[in-house]
Amino acid sequence: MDSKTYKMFDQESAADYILGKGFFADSREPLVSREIGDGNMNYIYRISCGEKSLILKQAGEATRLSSGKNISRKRNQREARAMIRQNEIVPGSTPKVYLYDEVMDCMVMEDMKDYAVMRQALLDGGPLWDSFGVQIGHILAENYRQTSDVQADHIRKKYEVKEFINPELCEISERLVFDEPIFNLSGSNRVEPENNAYVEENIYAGEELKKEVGKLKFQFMTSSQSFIHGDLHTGSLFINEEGVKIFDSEFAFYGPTGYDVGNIVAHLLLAKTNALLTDRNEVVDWTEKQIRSILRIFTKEAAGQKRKPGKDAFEKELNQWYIRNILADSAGYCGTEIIRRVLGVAKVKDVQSLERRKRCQAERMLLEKGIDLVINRKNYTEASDFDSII
Ligand code: SR1
Ligand code: MG
Repeated sequence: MDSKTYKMFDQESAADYILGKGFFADSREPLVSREIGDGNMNYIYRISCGEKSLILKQAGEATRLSSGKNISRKRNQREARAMIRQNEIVPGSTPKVYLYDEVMDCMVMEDMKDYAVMRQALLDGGPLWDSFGVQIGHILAENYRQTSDVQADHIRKKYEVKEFINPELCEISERLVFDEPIFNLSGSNRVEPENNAYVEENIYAGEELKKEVGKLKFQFMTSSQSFIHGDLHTGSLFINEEGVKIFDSEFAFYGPTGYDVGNIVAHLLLAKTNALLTDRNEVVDWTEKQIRSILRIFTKEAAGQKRKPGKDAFEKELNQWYIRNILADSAGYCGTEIIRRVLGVAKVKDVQSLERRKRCQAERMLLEKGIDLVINRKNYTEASDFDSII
């Protein structure tokens, strides 16, 4: 394949590309190539050679979700950089990137085939590893500690804000997380008919909610607090007994720390709601426990900054103030994420796979929770404040 001009791969050309780049050079077995992507955005090929395998990810011009919508293919380059940065912050927290190709807008990375995607694992009932919450809480705390102004080198940080600026992908979130769900601008919002009146009254006519979502959007657009993944849901996490790996980092940028914290809590609440309505008590208990662990570990470890001599007491107090605000932001972004995953276009299996009557119930329970979290987010400033919504 001519590798000087961009062309979209198919299964065969993906395998040719991998061979052309020198992967599996010593192997005699034939390559097997399969497109395995089921996300909204990209094309994912697993190329195997006997027991060995790797992943080739390519960004297309259009998203898979809506063919009319083009997003810069450079997102693949940003994603590769974000994964490399994430692995610097917490080694092993994301799959290894072996190669990025700026002509083909693709990258080659470690295949996590022995891991399960978290959302499906939770819908299947497990396996449930108790280390999950502790590990995610630790990664979130390290991202904050190492890349926010509380500890990072302020000059390096500003260059990184510039390096990771991600206009097109942030615009998707600004629209799909903050605008569409509460204004229904494109008319694509959907809930079960029994919930339409509730949505009209409490969301489209919910003046306080709209104002608060607007503030959260403004903060999302203007705060470069720390390096964040930007789309940290259970479909962006691999898990097995060895631990957690974060992937799909194309939305990464320097944004509000609470956006990542709130997103993962939102998706655990979505998983919990599914488990509750399908009488899977083990999963209900597990999700509750993990949310508590994430918030507790994040709060504790994020507060453990190295402080400058002579400014100890001052910096400790300042950081505590900072963390209380991050928790309130987390509650707000948890709320916006829940609302958009129930009402907006990017729906999730946790709700959609339920039978209609239960889906109706789930939508209502979740929307009520989401609205409360957005409007009353200032009441959530400590990990234990979240007990009421868990
Ligand atoms: C067009 S992309 C829709 C959603 O999928 C991604 O994972 C993001 O969550 C985005 O909002
Ligand atoms: Mg994604």
